[in-house]
Amino acid sequence: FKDNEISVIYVLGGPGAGKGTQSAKLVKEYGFVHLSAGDLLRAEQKDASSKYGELIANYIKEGRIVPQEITVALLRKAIVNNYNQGKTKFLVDGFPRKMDQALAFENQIAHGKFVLFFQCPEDVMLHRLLERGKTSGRSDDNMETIRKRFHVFEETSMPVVDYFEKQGKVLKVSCDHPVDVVFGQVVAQLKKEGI
Ligand code: UP5
Ligand code: MG
Repeated sequence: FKDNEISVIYVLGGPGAGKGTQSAKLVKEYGFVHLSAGDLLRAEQKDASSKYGELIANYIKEGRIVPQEITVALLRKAIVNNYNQGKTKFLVDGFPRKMDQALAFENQIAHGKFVLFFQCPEDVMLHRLLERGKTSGRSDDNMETIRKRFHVFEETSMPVVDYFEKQGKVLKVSCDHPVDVVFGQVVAQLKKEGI
């Protein structure tokens, strides 16, 4: 895709920072298409015809990043499907969270315009995820996996945020506030960029 054909905003932040929650609000107010890499992987995992089901399940359970080829292909398919229906504005949530993914996506699919980055203290995220874990059924919402997800986020995903920061593309939002207050910051950041 050329830069004028679609626009992509990456939504990053630690596990439980509120990426999905805020993305859903942006869809309502701005008409973005919301593509959560984690949701796409979980759907692929459940698809009996996929040869990657077991691999994805193992990676998610361990909080590790699924090989980028799989995730980039899922995102590409979702973007192309939406584009063919006339949709051009995308929120890519929870991706890229490793440098190889970032480079593959930027080279093969599109250049992200911005990163909406949710900054959140670990104890707040931990509390949210344990709370959600009571009902989410997610194999990674347990103390052991949450710890691993935090570690991977610091070691592997923060370098991606730093990479885009150097390009002046990171819009920061502090997530430790009620949902509507956080959303107010999101709107203000996007407005500043003319969106
Ligand atoms: N909540 C949200 N906002 C709140 C607020 N302001 N105040 C109070 N509560 C708030 O929110 C989490 C919980 O907090 C919810 O209960 C919500 O109500 C509450 P949510 O919006 O779901 O947060 P989010 O940041 O989306 O958390 P999520 O758990 O989805 O984050 P992860 O980044 O860990 O999960 P994701 O689905 O993106 O990835 C899961 C796994 O998939 C990864 O660990 C990895 O194994 C794999 N993966 C890859 O391999 N490659 C990828 O590219 C992407 C994922
Ligand atoms: Mg999410």
